[in-house]
Parts: sequence; structure tokens; C-alpha cells
Amino acid sequence: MEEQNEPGKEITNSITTSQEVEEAVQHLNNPVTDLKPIVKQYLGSVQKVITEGNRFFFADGSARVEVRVVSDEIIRVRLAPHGVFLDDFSYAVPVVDQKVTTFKLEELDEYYAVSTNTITCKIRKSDFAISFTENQSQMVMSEDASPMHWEENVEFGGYYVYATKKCQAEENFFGLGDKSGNMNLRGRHFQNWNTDAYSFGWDQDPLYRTIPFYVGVHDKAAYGIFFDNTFRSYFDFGKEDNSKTSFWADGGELQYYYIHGPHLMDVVKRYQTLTGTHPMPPKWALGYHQCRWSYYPEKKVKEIAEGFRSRNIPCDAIYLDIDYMDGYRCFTWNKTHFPDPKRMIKELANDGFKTVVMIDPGIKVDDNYWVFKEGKENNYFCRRSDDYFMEGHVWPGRCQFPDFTNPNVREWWGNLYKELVDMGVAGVWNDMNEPAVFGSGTFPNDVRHNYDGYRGSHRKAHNVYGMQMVRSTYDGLKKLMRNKRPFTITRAGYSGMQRYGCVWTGDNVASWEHLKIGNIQCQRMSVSGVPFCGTDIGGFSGEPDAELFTRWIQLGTFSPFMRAHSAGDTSEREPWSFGEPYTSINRTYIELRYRLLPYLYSVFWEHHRYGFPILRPLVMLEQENISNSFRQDEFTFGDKILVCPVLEQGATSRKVYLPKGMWVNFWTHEVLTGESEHNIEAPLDHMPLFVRAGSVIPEYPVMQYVGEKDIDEVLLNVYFSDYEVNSFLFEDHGDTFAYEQDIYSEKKFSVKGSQFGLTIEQSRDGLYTPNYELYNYNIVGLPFNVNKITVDDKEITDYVLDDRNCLRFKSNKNFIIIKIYS
Ligand code: MIG
Repeated sequence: MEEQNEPGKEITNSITTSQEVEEAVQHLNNPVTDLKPIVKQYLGSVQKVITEGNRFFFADGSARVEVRVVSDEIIRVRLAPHGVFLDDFSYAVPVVDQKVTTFKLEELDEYYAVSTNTITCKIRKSDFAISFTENQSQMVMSEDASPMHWEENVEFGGYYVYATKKCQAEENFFGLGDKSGNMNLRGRHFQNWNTDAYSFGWDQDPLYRTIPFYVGVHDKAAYGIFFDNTFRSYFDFGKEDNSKTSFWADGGELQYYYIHGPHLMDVVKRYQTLTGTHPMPPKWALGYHQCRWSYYPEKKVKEIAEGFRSRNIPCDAIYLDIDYMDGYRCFTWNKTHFPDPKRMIKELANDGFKTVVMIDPGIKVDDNYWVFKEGKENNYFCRRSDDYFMEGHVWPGRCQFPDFTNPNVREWWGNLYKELVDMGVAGVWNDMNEPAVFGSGTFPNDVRHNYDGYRGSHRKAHNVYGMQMVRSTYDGLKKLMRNKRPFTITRAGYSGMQRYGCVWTGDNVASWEHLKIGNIQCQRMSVSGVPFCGTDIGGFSGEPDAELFTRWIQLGTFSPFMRAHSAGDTSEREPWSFGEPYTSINRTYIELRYRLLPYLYSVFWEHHRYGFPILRPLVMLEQENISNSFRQDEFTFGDKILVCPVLEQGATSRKVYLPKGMWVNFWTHEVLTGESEHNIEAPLDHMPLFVRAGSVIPEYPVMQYVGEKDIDEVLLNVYFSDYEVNSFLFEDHGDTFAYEQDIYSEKKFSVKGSQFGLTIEQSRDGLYTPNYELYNYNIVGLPFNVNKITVDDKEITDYVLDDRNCLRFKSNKNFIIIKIYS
């Protein structure tokens, strides 16, 4: 084997690239595929190897492949068909290299092998076929079915790039972010091209967002592939050929990360080390949000706000959709409908309502409109290949569009929010950023983009346009709000979008089918690195009946983002619009959301700090029992609460599968054994919920909005178990970034019971001290009679034992050991 240490040294060996003519493949939904024969080009044999730190280059004389050790569990592969790699720039992955302990290159008979402590990437000498093996088990996790290849793109330059992996007989696939239909992707074909998919259907593809990341699970082990390519891309999970999984793109580089498991959770967490996690949202953003296209004029907005307060239904945010603007001009107000927005926003804020406004990318062509003038003067709008402006019709009429892939444009746009922030606007909602254009759907391919200096056409920038818009919004707000946490919501996005805002799933439909779609969609987003996600509760288009709306509120209580929204031509859609008994049930669930806020907030922290997804599909809990991956209608919120939404019209019970362990029925306190199915009562006011035995679930008193009252005690619901379970409660200011300096409190609990009693140990980390001092313990499900309770070995006597054997007592200690004796 020949090794060189000179970076980028020309390789002069002769070309031995093999060429192969294949029959044309008609790819589903692929408008650029035509029927002429496709000349796919393959690499020859490995002629030369160059080592450069953690990067290994393999060349066949002309083409080169880079294998880069990113961490012990992540390896990146890139292909340069003519030996020259594209600039190493990615909107998804800000920093490629992570911590690696050791790695080495070995030459074997048929292969080169690059290995870390955990995994080995083998490159076959004869044809560059690549495989990934787990060192310990020697299990091959992923291997090429045919080596990576490409095809010249005569029209645009560059290549169409292809990778084809073996698909194991028992393999199943998850992830890919924003897809509709079943959770398991096996046997399906997908395309990524951000699309305004109004009223999309089950299995419709593509939708609004592009997350080219999937997880394969076979032989009880999981691995991930992140194909970081922003061009229109395609995935086929054994559809075209049952034994092959392929992914390819219309341009860019064949560049992908192999991310090792073996647990699905490990893969997702490691994917998040590449693309980032969601920053902590302002705490109020975890409350209930009320939206509508559109609430106007001011009187209507006030009436809705008043409607919540007078009925004691908690709500934190109210939205202004496009009609608040003057002729749909972004950053302006319709002064007839909103004569004094600053006063209105202030009055709403006094009543606990945060105002969130919509901002679209289309800027009206109007020389008397300052935003258009500034954009024009500074050359901030997108242009076509021959320098004409990119013009299209959206809500304001004829529009031009900022190039958000230009850092100067992002900076400018971020500052445009100044007036809105000064008026007290608390959050911004970016819509239509696929980008959507009336008639044509989106921009033509030839539109040029700055792409942060790595210029490209719309073919390359389309899928990141929305993400760069919300990035500009988030960064702008963060600066203007003087480092208070911004709240932003976006419709379109690309991998890494979670660093800049939350998402809603777009224009869904008021149907039972869409309740099911949304349930799976949010889980899928969660395992694809985009955890802060929600559906339009009730359905955007169409009319839900009272039952559907209530079932949707129940599911929405456990959506990370909880917002009701509806199109303008539908009937009223507030939690009280359907009368009794629905109003009361809706109130109970929205109240439950607020009661559980400290738990939800702690789960969010677990995501932000440690990369755990917020929603966890059953397959993530029991990947070794893969048949449970087909039970896609249940999930856990964090790891302690199992949510079993009711998705069938008229249902009064439902079958529930409980994963491994002991589970306590949240409503009845009945203790059930896991790894089994149960038929659970589910009348309209009752969505089956289970708490993992051993959990500590903190509760705040119900408030009408986050921060309405000072909290003087926190309820700690402790669920008895006879094995040890750890829980924690995260608290901080709720609206600053001080958590980055460890100004937070992580109170940890460990609960362990036996037939003789129960021990709860507590400790606390971080530099923040909550304002309240009292903890109200509610011990659920004690299987024995209580004899004695001690807190730090001191006996306490003022406790209550109710008729459900729940034991209540209070304590003001932070670091304690509680013992309950039978
Ligand atoms: O062309 O702003 O998905 O939530 O209410 C429709 C009006 C534009 C689409 C969004 C929807 C929003 C609507 N928008």
C-alpha cells in the first residue's frame, strides 16, 4: 500500500473507470427523468491511497473517494468523479469533525479498512464497494449492493449521483422527516423537494421539508445514513428491487454519513451531534396556542382572547395571519383593522397573551414600499440566470424574493423585525418558504443563489431556502430581543432546521385520516432530528365535528408544539366552539398540558442538552421486537409517559400495547405489566395515558398562561415501582440563554421500591434556585400499608393516605433521602 502525506497531491495514474450502459430507469415522480439511455459511470479499482489526518483518499487514477472519520461512531464518505471535491460546506452540519479516540487504516487482501474503536469501513479494492461493520459483533450493518456511481449532467454540469445499498430481508426503515403514511418506510419510494402540499393525502410525496436521513434496523441493530445533499433527492427502500436500498440526487456530491447505533436512540442522538438540537424555547411556547387565518380586526382578536379568559381555558399565544398586513406587505400593518398595534399587543400581553405574526418571503414589487426599495437598492432579491429578477405572484400580487442564502440578506432581513419587536411581538411565523409561488409552484431551476459564497442555482438552493429564511428570522429576533429566547415557526426546512425554529406540518385536513397522519408525522419528525413539531389541531381545511376536534386536542396535548389553526373559510374553531360537553373536555386537556409543563419542559431540556427526541415511537423503545414498529399509533412523550391517542370515530375503548416494564394507568392508577396488549376504556373524555412505574412526574398548578402566578409548591407525583428508575426536573428563568452558563436547576430523583418500602433519593445540579420552596409529594400506588416515613432519617408524621392508597406529604428539602416503611 502506498501512503502519502501531501494533501491534495495530483494523482497521475491512468484512468481505469469502467463504464456501463443501463436501461433507463423511470423513477417515480421524477420530472427530470427522460427515457434516453442513462450512462452510469463507476469507479475502477483502487490504485492509490492518501492519508491526511482523519481523512483517507482512495483513487482509481481519476475519481477519488474520501473516507473521513468524524467520531468513533460516525464516518463520512464522499465521491469526486474527476478527483476534485466540491467545497466542504454544509448548511446542515456546521462542524464535521468530532472527538475521535483512535483510528487506523489497514490493507487486507481484498480491502482497505478504516476503523475506529467501534466501527470499520471497508473499501473493496476491485470496485470501491463500501461496507460498514460493527467491530464487536462483526456484524455488517450496511454494504453497497453496487458501488457508488454517477452520470454526467450535460445541461447543468456536475453529475447525478447514486448510492445503492443492500436491503436485508428483515430490514425496516425509519426517519426521512416530513413524510406522510406509515412509519416504516420499507417498500416505498420518496423524493425530497420542498413543496407547498395543500391538503396532502396519506402517502403523498414530497411535502414541505427535506430531511435526507434514515435509520435502518436489522438483526435487532440500527444504523443511520445521512445523505447531506440539498438537490432534489430520492430514496428507495426496497421498492424497485426488494434487495436494494438506494438514494440518489440530481446534483451536488455523493456525500453521506454512516452513523452507528446499535440502538435507534443512539443513531438519532448522533445525527443530532452533526446537525444540532433545538435551542430551549421560551417556556410559554410550550403552552397552548390559538391560531386562525385570520383573526381580524383588533376587536375580533380581543374577543378571542377574552373568550379564553372568561371560560378559564388556558392559552399563551394568539396569532395574526396574513390579513394583519397592509395589502400583504410584510412588516406593515393594516391600519383600518389594527389602528394601534402596539397598544393592542400590550393589552394582550397584560392578559398573558403573546402575539405571533406571520411573515412570508414574497415582497411586493412596489417602489413606494420601503422593504422593496431597500431590497432592490442592495441587490438582495433573487435573479434568473440571465439576470432578470425572479418574479412570481403570491399574496401581495407581483413579488420578488430575498435570497436568504446570502448572509447579508439574512442580516438585513433579521433587522427588518425591529419595529415588530419594539411593538412587543413575541414570535414570528414564516410561511410559504418552500418557496411557494402561485401557478408555477416554486422558482424555476435557473434562479441563482449566493449560497453563502458557494454559489448555485435553485436546483441546489431550493431545499434550504426556507431553513435560511427562518435562520435569518431567529438570529434577527435573538439580537433584537437582546438575547431573550425567540419563538419562530417555519413551514419549510432542511436538516439542521431545528437550530432555528419549530415547525407545523402544513395544510392538513379536518379528517380522521389526517389525525392519524399527523400522529405519525410528528413522531417521524421527532426521530429525524426535528423535535418541536405539531399539526394544525382540528385540521386546516374542512370542518371537524366536535368529536374529531376533541380527540385532536387530546393528541395535541402531547404534541411538542400545541396549536389549533384553521383556514379562513371554515367555521369557528376555538376550544369552546362546539359547546358542551366538548368545551369542558377540551379545557381539561389544555389544563393537563399546563399541569405537565414542568415535565414537558424537562423533556425539552433532555432534547436540547443530550439530543434525545421528544416523541419516541414504540420501535424506539423495542427495536429488538421489530413487529412493534408496526404499532405506530402510540408513542412516549419523553421516556415516562406513554400516549395512546384515540384515532377512530365513535371509539369508546382502544387496544393498547404496553412496552417492557410496569405501567400505571394515569387516570385509574391501575398497574399493568408491559410486553402485552390491553383493552383500555376510552370514552370521549378519556385518552389512554400511562406512566412508567418508578417515574417522578412534576406538576405545576393550572394557570391561564405560563407565569400567571408565582408557584409556591410543586407537586411531585411518584409512581411506585420495585426496580430503580431515575427522573429529573429541569427549571430555569424560562426565557433567557443563561442555561448556557449553567444557570439552571436539574433536580434528580431516583426511586426504588420493594415489598418492604420505598426509597426516593434526590440531588440537584446547576446554579439556579427556583423561587418556591415546597414540594408536595404524591406517592401513587403503594402496594403495602405505610408504617413510617423518614426524610433524611427524621420521622415525619403529617401525611395523608387516601382511599386509592396515594400518600401525600410535603417537604422543603432539596437534597434528601425519603424512606417509606411498611
Ligand atoms: O396560501 O397565510 O400553511 O397555515 O394560514 C396559503 C395563510 C398561505 C398557508 C399556511 C397556512 C396559512 C395560510 N398560508
